Amino acid sequence: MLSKINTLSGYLYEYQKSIANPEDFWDSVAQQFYWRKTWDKVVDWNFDNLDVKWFINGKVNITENIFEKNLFMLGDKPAIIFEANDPNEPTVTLTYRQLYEKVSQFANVLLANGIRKGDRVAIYIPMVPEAAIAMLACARIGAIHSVVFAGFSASSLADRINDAEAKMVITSDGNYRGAKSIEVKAVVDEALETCSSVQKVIVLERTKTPVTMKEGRDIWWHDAIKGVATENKAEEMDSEDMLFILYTSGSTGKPKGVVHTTGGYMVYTAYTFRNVFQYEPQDIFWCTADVGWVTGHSYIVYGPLLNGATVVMFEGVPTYPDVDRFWDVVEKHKVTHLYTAPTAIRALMAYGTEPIQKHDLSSLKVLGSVGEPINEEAWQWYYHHVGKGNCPVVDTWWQTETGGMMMSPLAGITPTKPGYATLPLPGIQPIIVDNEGNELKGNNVEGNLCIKFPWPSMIRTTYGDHERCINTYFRSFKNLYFTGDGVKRDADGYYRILGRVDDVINVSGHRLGTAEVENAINSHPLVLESAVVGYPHDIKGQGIYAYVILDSASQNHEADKIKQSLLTTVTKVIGPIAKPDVIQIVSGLPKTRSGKIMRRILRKVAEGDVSNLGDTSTLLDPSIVDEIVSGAGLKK
Ligand code: 7RM
Repeated sequence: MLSKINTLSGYLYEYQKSIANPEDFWDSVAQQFYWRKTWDKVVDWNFDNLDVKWFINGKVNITENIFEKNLFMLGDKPAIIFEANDPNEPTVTLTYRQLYEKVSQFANVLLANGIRKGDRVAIYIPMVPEAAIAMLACARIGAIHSVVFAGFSASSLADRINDAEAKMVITSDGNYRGAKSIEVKAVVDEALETCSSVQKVIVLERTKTPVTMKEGRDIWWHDAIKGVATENKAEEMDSEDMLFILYTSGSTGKPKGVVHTTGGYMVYTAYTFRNVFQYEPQDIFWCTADVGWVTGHSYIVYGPLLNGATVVMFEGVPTYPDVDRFWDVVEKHKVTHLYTAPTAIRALMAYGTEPIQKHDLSSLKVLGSVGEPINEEAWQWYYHHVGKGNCPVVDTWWQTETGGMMMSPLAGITPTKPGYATLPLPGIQPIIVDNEGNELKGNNVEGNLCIKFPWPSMIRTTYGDHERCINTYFRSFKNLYFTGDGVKRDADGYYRILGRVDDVINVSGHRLGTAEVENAINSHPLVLESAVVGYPHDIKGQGIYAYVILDSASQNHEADKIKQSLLTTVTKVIGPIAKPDVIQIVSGLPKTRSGKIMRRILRKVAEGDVSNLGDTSTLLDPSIVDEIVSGAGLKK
């Protein structure tokens, strides 16, 4: 297990050290891993053309740092405790040795099916241990995994497969989620009609739902592993070789493939896991995220397993078979660390404290929050009712692009404040700038959150389009990484994330681009144009509000039927998570003379607050505002 910070003064000291001399600092953290060959230089960087390298010329395999490094000590320790959707299905526990054997065996399966170092493998699979096994098997042989959240539609999956030119897809027959079961393989089949790069599909049997297997392309997981050796010699990777691609939404266009590389990601996720959560060897860590998101990558799979931790992996949903399921799982597996999203806390809060009182939650030591701003009420409920006032809440701010947690209290060490991610982690140098890029120094300031120095797990590129990566993150403000988030630094120097300042919305902790949702809506044959904004939503954090202009042919249809059919279209193009909560049919949009939509007005209407719409004189047709306001059932 990595060394860790134990006191507040220890944190302050380590932070100072990491800023004063980043190279020495990260050198000493990285020394604690097993490298086939150590690095020649700790870091080289240039934000202008985005060229960042960590642990240069170091040779390493991340899975050797999970398995070989730990096996002697941890062989019989549980690595993954699998809690199925159905609480009556027996728990499956994989020890480090068992996981090692399964990963090695599946690595051999990948090799036998033509996958080599550098090839891309798409993983579209529910929350079962095989998701982690597939990811780690890729890492073992140097293949680049691209996990796609199994809730995305066939067309979203196809886009991701095509962008990465994946050679293989790893999937399952179906997926249990609460009372539903979803036909996953059928989605893959549909996607693959438009993907020519895929040569093989490996299918895990999970729900036994009937599937069609394409001769020569599709293989059952259980057939593929038959008689295959459970040992595999790890591929030697360069520190900067790609580890994975993970697609994420931005303010424009299609989702981007965020690229993370091996050495830096390994060092940073392991370091932050150990320090933020203050994980100790006997602890049971449960992160409720899906492996399809970065939180699942970094804090179900890589960060914890690199520390020899025991993780709970949960297939189901918080409210099945009943609303006390989370608390049932905590009690059953004696979970010490619960890491979840504010949206889940708010959803469970709605059922009161009775479901909690039915369970013994005394195993809990640390509570974590991630994915969106946590409102004070949810924070207090989490702290007092779930943690009984004994468990520090770590509000961890980070992004797909950052690879690991960037700002967070260290559990039990940093004094917390509800709604605040508190202070940057060692090695992280935040800076707040105004819209012109001027630094806002001192405390009591609010502005755009940027980072001015590289950290080991930062984004290296967006797959296949380096320019796009530079333009998205490094062109807004010179020599700074721009996060897209607004932030406030209060009188104590504590940071509070205020939410996105770009056209990205965060629905139940899921990131979506407004343009992405608009494109989906616009693909409907009756739609002329649309504009999508986020608005505050009690449970989801943000809801999706769509303003839609229909074409003239639509007059023969009923509005309700059209709205239904728009929802179906969005589900087909992106997935159910992108379905608008409100659709308002309008005859026009508030556009300026230069054709730009004044989203400020649309946001105000969606919020239901039109008392102060500001200056609308630059609008081409100011009367459209009145129509939209009254159409929303509001009065100015
Ligand atoms: C880990 C993750 C990133 C965006 C980010 C923020 C928001 C995440 C917090 C948060 C306030 C937090 N990756 N966000 N964590 N906002 N407090 N603790 O969520 O790429 O999917 O989303 O999520 O806006 O930019 S992500």
